[in-house]
Amino acid sequence: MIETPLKSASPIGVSLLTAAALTCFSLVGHAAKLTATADIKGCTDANISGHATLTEETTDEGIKEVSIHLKVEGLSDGKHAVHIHETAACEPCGAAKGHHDPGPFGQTRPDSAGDTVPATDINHPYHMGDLINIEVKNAKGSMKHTSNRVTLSAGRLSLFDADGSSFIIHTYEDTYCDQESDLKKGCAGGPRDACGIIKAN
Ligand SMILES: [Cu+2]
Repeated sequence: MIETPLKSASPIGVSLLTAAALTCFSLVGHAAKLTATADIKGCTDANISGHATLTEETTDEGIKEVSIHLKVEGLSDGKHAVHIHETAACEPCGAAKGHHDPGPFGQTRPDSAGDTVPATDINHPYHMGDLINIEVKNAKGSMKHTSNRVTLSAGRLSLFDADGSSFIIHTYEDTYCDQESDLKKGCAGGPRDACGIIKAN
């Protein structure tokens, strides 16, 4: 193959090549983008509602990142824990089970609100589905977060495993408790206020 130095190519040739390369890149980027959504509903309070969008993109290094944008109305003002829980079920909200954490190490219930003795769970706040608090003011809250701990595409971290996944928004804030001495009841948000099953677009 004969190599042609770039500077000897005509300006039109260069711009055509550049346009072709950009078109090719954007098509590849577009094809790689997966999206999902979740409609958020109150567990018992019908005034709570919201919506989440999830977008997976692949970095130049091949790492999958999922950007999450969540908006909710009707929650009490203040911070509320948000996690992706391990099952696509919201009726009742407890059916979403523990935090999405495909393992092999996971205990998925750090605050064990219904138990007399808190569970031992030093994975928290590093379960694959652990996100950040949403802050609510005047009953409106919005949260953006990007995670490389979950994927929409198939694989070990996928939210679309055999039984799917759901968002849970809790009554209290997540204190990001991560030591056995920190794992007090409610440290990961306590009771469940809202839930939304994650559905692929
Ligand atoms: Cu949770």
